Amino acid sequence: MSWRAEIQEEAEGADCKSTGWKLEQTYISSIMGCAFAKQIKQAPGYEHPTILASQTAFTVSQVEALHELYKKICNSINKDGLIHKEEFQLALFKNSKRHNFFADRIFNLFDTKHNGVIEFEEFVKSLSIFHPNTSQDVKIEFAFRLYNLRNTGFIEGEEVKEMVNALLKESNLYLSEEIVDTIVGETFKQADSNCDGKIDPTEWKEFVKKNPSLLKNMTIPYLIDITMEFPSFVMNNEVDDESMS
Ligand SMILES: [Ca+2]
Ligand SMILES: [Ca+2]
Ligand SMILES: [Ca+2]
Repeated sequence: MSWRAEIQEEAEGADCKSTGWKLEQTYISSIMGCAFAKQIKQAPGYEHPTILASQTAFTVSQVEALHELYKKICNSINKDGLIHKEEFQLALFKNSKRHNFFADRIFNLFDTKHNGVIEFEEFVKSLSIFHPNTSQDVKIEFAFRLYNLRNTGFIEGEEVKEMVNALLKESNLYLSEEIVDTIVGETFKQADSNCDGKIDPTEWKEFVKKNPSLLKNMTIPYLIDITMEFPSFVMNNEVDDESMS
């Protein structure tokens, strides 16, 4: 009798109690398997690299590299597996308390589920917009949302003014209100083709096509070359808040 047949015979001859025990063991190990899978699944908003690669401009190994970067950012202050605003600021400026108008805007746009934190899925999908291979239309649409500060569906004069002022402040430049108004007025003269005092998505698209430099910041060239080395190249995890206080 082969060893296989022997085992089979033994199994068939086993009483109900032992079969029950075996079933229970299978049940327990499958539950444990689920629990373990959950552990591997990590933080909420974690999506498998294969799925994210199919939905974005990144390859599977690039998504894996982004996950390394994500883990560094999300565990830099409160180690909860999610990126909070101060962690985002720390990653961008090497300082968790420094923020600026555009970083705040970008954070809010990355947080597509509007729960105050950036999950891994949001992180990868949002960064993908900045990928060189992502279509101009996707970038134009993102830029529209970036400038549509009050979420009215239109870019309005006040919003353009607020952005120009923020840009000047960031660059430590001073321009009189008169000049700022002129800049805003010129922008509208070009962009607001139906002259209703606001820029709608179609007008925005036309305007950007005539002024492609507006999309310059919508592409991060080195996203195309992400490798496992990439995270350490862009990240600096040192908390240097003391230097600010
Ligand atoms: Ca965190
Ligand atoms: Ca979120
Ligand atoms: Ca208009």
